[in-house]
Order: sequence, then C-alpha cells, then structure tokens
Amino acid sequence: MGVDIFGVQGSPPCRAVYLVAKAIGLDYTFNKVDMQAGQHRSPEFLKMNPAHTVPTMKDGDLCLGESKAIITYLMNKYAPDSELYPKDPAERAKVDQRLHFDSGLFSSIRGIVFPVLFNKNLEEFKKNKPKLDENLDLLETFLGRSQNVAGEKVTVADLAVLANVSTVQAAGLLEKDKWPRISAWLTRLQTQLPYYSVNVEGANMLGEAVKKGIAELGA
Ligand SMILES: N[C@@H](CCC(=O)N[C@@H](CS)C(=O)NCC(=O)O)C(=O)O
Repeated sequence: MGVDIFGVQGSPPCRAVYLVAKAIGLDYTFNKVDMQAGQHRSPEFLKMNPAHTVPTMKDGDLCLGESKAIITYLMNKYAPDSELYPKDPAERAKVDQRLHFDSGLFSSIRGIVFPVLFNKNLEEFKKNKPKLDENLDLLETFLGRSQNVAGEKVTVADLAVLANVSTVQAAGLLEKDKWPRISAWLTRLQTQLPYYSVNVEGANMLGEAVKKGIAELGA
C-alpha cells in the first residue's frame, strides 16, 4: 500500500511535505492534483479531506489534510529517531511553535499571492504586504537567537519555513539588507541540505509568477 501524497508543485505547504519526505527517505507515491479542473473538490478527494486543500496524505486508513499534521505524523511514524523532530519535550515544543509560526507566515504569503495573481488588486497587495514583512521581522529575530529556526540544528521547522521563504525570495520580496540573517540562513541551507533541490522548481515557479504579477500591477 504505502503512503500517498496528493499535491501540486507550486504550493509551499506541499513543498514542505516533499522536503520532509525526502529528508527521511520516505518511499511514497506522489499524486498530482489537477486543481484547475477542480479535482480537489471532487467527491473522492473530499472524502479524504473535506477542507479540499493540498497537501493531503493517505496512509492505509488514515487520511490527513494540513501540512504540519502530515509532517509530524510522518516523523512520528517513519523517522521516530530523527533529529529533525527532536524527542526532548522542550526542544520539540520549540519546533512545534515554529511550525505554527510558519502557518501564519504562509497565510501572509497567500495575502500577497491572491491580490497579485488572482484579484489583480494593487490596493489589496499594499494592504497585505506589511503582515508578510512583520512575519519576516519575527523570523529574523528567531535567527538572531539560534543558527536555525528552532535551535542550533536543522529541524522540520526549517524545512517548512524554507518552502515559504524561498518563494518570497523568488518573488523578489526578500530584501537582503532588511533581513540579512534570513538571507544567510537560506544560502547556507542550499549547500547544507542534500535534498534542497526538491523545493527549487516549485518555489521558482510560484515566486516568479508573483514577481511578474507585481511588476504588471505597477507596485
Ligand atoms: N493550512 C493548510 C493550507 C493548505 C492550502 O491552503 N493549500 C492550498 C494550495 S497552496 C489549497 O489547497 N487551496 C485550495 C483550496 O483551499 O480549495 C496546510 O498547511 O496544509
């Protein structure tokens, strides 16, 4: 049977799951969801995940939506001894906290993507941009306290945040002068993580579309 992951390439929460799966050497089947055709709202898909979001995972009888739930499940079940999700309660709590932070970061990115790619609304983009900047400021603070997002070692929190921040960078919205620690962390992970490339194509695809959209809006 094995693990099935349903997703698309551009989506940051999907890419976070692919990064984790690759990092732990998970043997899984990737099922590309045709969102334009509304496959994520089909009765079969809604049976697995009524919230009609990707990523969605199926492992035997267990169907899960929500990237963070999928990530922590995969770690608990398939890589329980990995340092990517530490066992010590305090260390794990910090990773979990950063994963929650990452959900907020993703929402603030969505706040940019929607007005730029779908609504074509400059005012909405301008209204939402400060929330993204605020989250990047917070991440810059985290990275001032430790080398990585949730401590000195790379954890699943880094992989989740990486999927989001690489999109921001590809969109031309990660100013090096404003967020130098984030920029340096991203550069370091590029050489440090042997599986870094899993995320690159999707991040560039979405990021570059956003960059083009911003230019077209005249922002
Ligand atoms: N909190 C969710 C967010 C997932 C999400 O919003 N995915 C988007 C693609 S990036 C999606 O599936 N949108 C389709 C929909 O909401 O109908 C997670 O982390 O998995």
